[in-house]
Amino acid sequence: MKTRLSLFTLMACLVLLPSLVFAQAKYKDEYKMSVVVGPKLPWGEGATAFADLVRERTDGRINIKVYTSSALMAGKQTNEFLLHRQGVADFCFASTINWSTTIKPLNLFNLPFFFPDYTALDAVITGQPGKELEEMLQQKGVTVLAWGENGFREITNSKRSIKTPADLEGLKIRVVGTPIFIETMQALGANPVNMNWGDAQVAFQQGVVDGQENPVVAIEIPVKIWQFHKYATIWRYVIDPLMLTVNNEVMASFTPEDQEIIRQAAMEAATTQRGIVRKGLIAPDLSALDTLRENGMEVVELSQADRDIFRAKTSAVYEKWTEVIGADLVKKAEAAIATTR
Ligand code: X2X
Repeated sequence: MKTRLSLFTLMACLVLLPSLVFAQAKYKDEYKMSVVVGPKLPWGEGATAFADLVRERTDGRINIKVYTSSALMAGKQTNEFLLHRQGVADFCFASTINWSTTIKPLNLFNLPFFFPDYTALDAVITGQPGKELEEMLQQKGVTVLAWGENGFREITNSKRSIKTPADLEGLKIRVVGTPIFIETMQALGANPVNMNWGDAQVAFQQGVVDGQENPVVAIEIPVKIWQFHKYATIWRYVIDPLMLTVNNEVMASFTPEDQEIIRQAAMEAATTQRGIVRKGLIAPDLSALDTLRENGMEVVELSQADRDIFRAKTSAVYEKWTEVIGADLVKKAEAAIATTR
């Protein structure tokens, strides 16, 4: 009896094994998702929300593990796109800034003082320019599932209130290792230093730099920037959208039903995340700025006329990078913004 049972088991295994191996080869036990910041920030939470939705709705067939704090790229955030394309990261919730060193047209969002407000940004992303950027990434091996947001990047520092470009003179400002940021800060008279996000947080603590620029709700409030910097200027100098993406080959390995689940989950998670990081930053609800003030910061809000002075100072950067990005794409973005005025 014992022998017959094990013989039966053996035969059953021989019949079933190929299909098991096939199923396993098709879907991995774990898919890796890359995020530059920590798990407790809205950006990290958005990635987790996406992973949870996909796991639930696929009954665990697709198990995405979120690697926060740039863990998949040993801290080097500007390497993220290349690692994603190679499949080191299957999914990303990524900032356009970090990919713009590799994908030059993404510098569209880094053009100094280009996007006046969120309406303008939405028009560009949902319009022709956004579509063209998605197509370009698709051709380079990556599918954009949805757009989230880090936000407009606002400057903070420990030395003085910034109201005009002259106030920036000589201030040591941490920026991401992306050329256009260095050039913009130099054009404004500041002394930019590039640093990865992980090192930057230590640098703020130790006072190695005088200031930094990041979005208020997505980054500055959660990291309690007031511990290091007393002065904030709301100048909206660049916008930082996030893209929720999947490697094309990974996407193609899923059934059409699972692909649909992934698309839907990405839209839901990114839309929620975008809502969270805009809250308190659009008049009349400017409660996020109150949070900075309640924590002892002096907050300056630049008028459009003030911004124009900064914009004029950076016009050479704008012109140079328009060529790098592609004049045609910039023109289409200008046209999309003009429809919102
Ligand atoms: O490094 C930054 O400043 C951050 C976290 O905002 C980005 O990844 C662009």
